[in-house]
Amino acid sequence: MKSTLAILLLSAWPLAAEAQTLVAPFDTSYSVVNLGSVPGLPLNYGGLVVKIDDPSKLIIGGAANGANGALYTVGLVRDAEGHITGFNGEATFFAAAQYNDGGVAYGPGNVLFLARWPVNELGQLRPGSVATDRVDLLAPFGVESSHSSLNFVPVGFPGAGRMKLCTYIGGQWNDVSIAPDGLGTYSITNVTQVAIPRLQGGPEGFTYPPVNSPQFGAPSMLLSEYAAGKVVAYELDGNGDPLVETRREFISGLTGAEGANIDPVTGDFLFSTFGGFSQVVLVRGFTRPCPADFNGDGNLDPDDLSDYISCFFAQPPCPRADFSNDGITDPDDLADYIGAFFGGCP
Ligand SMILES: [Ca+2]
Ligand SMILES: [Ca+2]
Ligand SMILES: [Ca+2]
Repeated sequence: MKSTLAILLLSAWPLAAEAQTLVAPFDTSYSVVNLGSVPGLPLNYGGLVVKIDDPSKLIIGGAANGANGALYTVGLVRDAEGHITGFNGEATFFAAAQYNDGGVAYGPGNVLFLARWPVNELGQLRPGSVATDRVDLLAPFGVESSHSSLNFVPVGFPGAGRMKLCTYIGGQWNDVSIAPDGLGTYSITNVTQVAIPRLQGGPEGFTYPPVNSPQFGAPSMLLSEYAAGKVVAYELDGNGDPLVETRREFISGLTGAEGANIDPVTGDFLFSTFGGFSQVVLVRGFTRPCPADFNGDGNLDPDDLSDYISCFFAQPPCPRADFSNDGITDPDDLADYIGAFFGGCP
């Protein structure tokens, strides 16, 4: 009996450990940090996004896919370089968000847009709202049941500003046009099913890693594949849509990959997992969106300049004093940093 129990425990161990693996060649440039479960957040986890006006907080879906679904906020612990290292305190209720799923993303006017699964609806929350303000049925626009995620193509990418939306079972990819409805939210004016082969693996949250990140030679997106237990990368065409023939595995060995977004402070990739091991996972190694924001607090101010100068003149200089990343710390780095500081953030 004892040996049978031991075998059962051993065979269960890899699942409990959630053995996520960075796939080559990404393993040479990136590292995975499992932040664990969010204290007090009801299972299952939905999508997630760093709060746009307060990068010390994460917004994340709880009780995802159900009628009691809601968005919660939880404090983020960041290290001296701004990287998220853990959670501060318990999750607290942020807003009612029934049926929330893998897509939670800011759109124009800092409105939060929400994928609602399995009801195939799009939700919207105005800044400051504690409930979903507007809900649109998507079937009338030709969106197959059911919509699982959405995002907006960021500045600097082909198709910047466009809204994209995908479905879970069929992997249908759509381009969405919206217009202000006069109430602080947006009407859907058109949805176009993009004529590409379907996305595989049960697509969920997707996001756009900073351009010029290592191993990403072209503007790309990262997509959580729930059914496949993977995160994959696709290069983008001129409209910001994925080129299916460029699919590369980024992470494998996941259980229920769900939400996906980029930390605007550090460029780190954040994703959630749905199910018994509901967790938040972070991947480091992407290009920082604003390298001049040296202390990674989301603001560019004289503290950053003084922090860089302290780093540069420390004996020995701290590693990030090599601002040009050429392996040598010299006065060119100081000049480059000062140039970046006065150049501002993108
Ligand atoms: Ca989902
Ligand atoms: Ca700063
Ligand atoms: Ca250098």
